[in-house]
Amino acid sequence: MKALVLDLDGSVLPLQAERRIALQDWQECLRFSCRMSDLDALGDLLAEHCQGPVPVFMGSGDFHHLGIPLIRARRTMGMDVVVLDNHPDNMRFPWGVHCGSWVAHVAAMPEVHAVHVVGIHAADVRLGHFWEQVWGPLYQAKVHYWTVQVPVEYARWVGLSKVIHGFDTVDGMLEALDQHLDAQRPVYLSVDKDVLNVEDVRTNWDQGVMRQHELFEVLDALRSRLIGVDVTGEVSVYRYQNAWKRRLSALDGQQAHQPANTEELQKWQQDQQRFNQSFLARLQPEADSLHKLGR
Ligand SMILES: [Mn+2]
Repeated sequence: MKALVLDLDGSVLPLQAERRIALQDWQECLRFSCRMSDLDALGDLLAEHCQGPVPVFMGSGDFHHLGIPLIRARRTMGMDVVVLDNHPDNMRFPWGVHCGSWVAHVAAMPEVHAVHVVGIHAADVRLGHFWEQVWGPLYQAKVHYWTVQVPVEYARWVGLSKVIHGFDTVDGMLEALDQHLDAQRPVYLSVDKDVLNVEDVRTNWDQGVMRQHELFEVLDALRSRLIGVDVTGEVSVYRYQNAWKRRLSALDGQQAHQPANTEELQKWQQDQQRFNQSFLARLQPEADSLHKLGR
């Protein structure tokens, strides 16, 4: 099965077997944030390309909200959505949809049993940022946070100890997640590579502590019930024409995570390319062994 590359920012280097859709004209409109009607329009455009569980690469994590139309296209009653991400992506954002606020929209889909955001290490889930979260889906247990090495003891005092889970190690977190998930439910998996340790890949966001082999273990555990997969977290540099978006992304501290120069950008993208190839091989082990046999 060929991967589908939504080429919005030129960051996804060629994959072994891919189909690529040129979407550079959409970058200014969609990157970082957009209106829900823009995502609807993109969903219409992609409808014919998104049949079956084809893995979709969307570029920088600044496009993570594009998961909304992709998940909508694969809606299955009772599905779980597993999001690997260093951030909860469930923040309040009153001006449309944004790459850190898309999870609440997915949790609102009647077909979705729950969204599990796994691998959160960022400060966003600390007590001081609790007011920034969308509370409704947390209190309805439609969204769970699986955090690692962040103080989340406050969850008990706000009545959310069943949905804000805290762990000392990634291993402990993944084991508890495995026990929690119902193996009968179909799963849509959305991977933002900012969940990974900077030793493995570099993204243009602050990153978490999960290692590549741990991420691949998640893939192994879910593979047989996956109904869709998307991947973000490539690295690309972009200057918004829109001053408002420029300001909002600066407020999120994005400048701190840019490559120093073009050589560094290329190196980071090549490391990402290696990760993507290994990810695809792990996702479709049969296809990979056939490929090696020369078929
Ligand atoms: Mn994300």
